[in-house]
Amino acid sequence: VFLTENLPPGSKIAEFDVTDPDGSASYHVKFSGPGSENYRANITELGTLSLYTADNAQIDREAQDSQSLLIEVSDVSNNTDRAILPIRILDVNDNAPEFTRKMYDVQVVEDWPRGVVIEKVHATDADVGKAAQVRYSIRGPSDVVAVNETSGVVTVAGELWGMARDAPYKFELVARDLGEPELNSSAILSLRVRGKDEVMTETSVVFLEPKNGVQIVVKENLPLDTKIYTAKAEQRGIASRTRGILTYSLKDLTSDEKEPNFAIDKESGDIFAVKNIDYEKNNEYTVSYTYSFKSGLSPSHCVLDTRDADKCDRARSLFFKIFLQC
Ligand SMILES: [Ca+2]
Ligand SMILES: [Ca+2]
Ligand SMILES: [Ca+2]
Repeated sequence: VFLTENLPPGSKIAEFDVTDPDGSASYHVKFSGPGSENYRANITELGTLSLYTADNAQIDREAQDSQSLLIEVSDVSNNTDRAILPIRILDVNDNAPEFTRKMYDVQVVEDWPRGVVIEKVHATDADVGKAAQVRYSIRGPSDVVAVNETSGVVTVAGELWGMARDAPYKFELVARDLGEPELNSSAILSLRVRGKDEVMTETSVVFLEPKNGVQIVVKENLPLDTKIYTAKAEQRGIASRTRGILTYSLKDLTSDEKEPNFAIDKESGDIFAVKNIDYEKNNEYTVSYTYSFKSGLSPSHCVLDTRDADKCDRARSLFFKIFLQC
C-alpha cells in the first residue's frame, strides 16, 4: 500500500478478509517488523481485519520511506497464518530548504563592476521532487546585489561607489521550494564595502599581480597541484615600520567554500589548481585573493580568510577571473 507521510492517527490503511475453516470467531492479531509500532489492527468476529495508524504514529518519509509489516493472525487454538504488507511512504512537502550557513559574510571593493560573482549560497531540502527544488531570492528591494534563482550565485548588481564602509549592509536571502504549498527559510548576507584606496597610514600594501579584474587563461585537466599563477602584493611605506609579514589567502567565489578549486600558498602567493578542473563543467571561475599583514616590531602571521580580515591590521582583496582553455 501507498501512504502519505504525516497521516493522522486512526487513519485506515488496509482491510483484509480472514477466513477460518474451523469457523472460529475470535482472533488475535500481532504485528512485527520495522515501523510496525505505527500501526494497530482491529478484527471483527466475521473476520474483517482493518489496519489503522496508531495513536502515536509517526509516519515520516524522511526517516523511513518504506516499511514491511508482518501480520500474524491466530485463532483461539493458536493456529497462525502470516502475511506481509509492504508499505511505501509518499512524500509530503514538510521540510523547508535550509541554508548551509545562517550568515554569509562577504567583502567587496567599491570599484568591482556589476556582474562580479561574490558568493555562492546553497540550501538543501530533505523532501523529494518539486518539494525539494530550491529557488533563491533576496527579500525586499536590493539594487546592490542579486542572487541567481537556481544556482545561488550572488553577484554585484549595482553601483558600489559611495556606499558607506563602516557598517556592513545586511540582506535577507530566501530559499523556497517548489512544493505545494511552498516552504521557505532565510539566511543573512552581510556585505562590507572596502574602499579602493583605503588609506593605510604609514605603511600600505599594494597589489602588483594580478590587477583587479584580470583574466587568467589556463588549460583544463591540469595535473593536480600545478602552479597556474603567482599573486604578488608588496608592502610600501616607511621601512622601519613595514616589518610586517605579508600573507595571502584565496577564495573561490564560484563554488562552495568546502571544495575550492584553487588554493594559494600563503607566503609565496603561488596559486594552484587543487581539483580536476574540467572545461565542460565550468569554463570560468571568479576568484578573489586577500592579503593582510601584521605590522609592528614582533611580526606574526595572520590567519587568513576574508572573514578574519578585521583581525589583521590590514587586509584587502581583489578579484580576478580564471578562464579554462580546452
Ligand atoms: Ca517528514
Ligand atoms: Ca517530506
Ligand atoms: Ca521542501
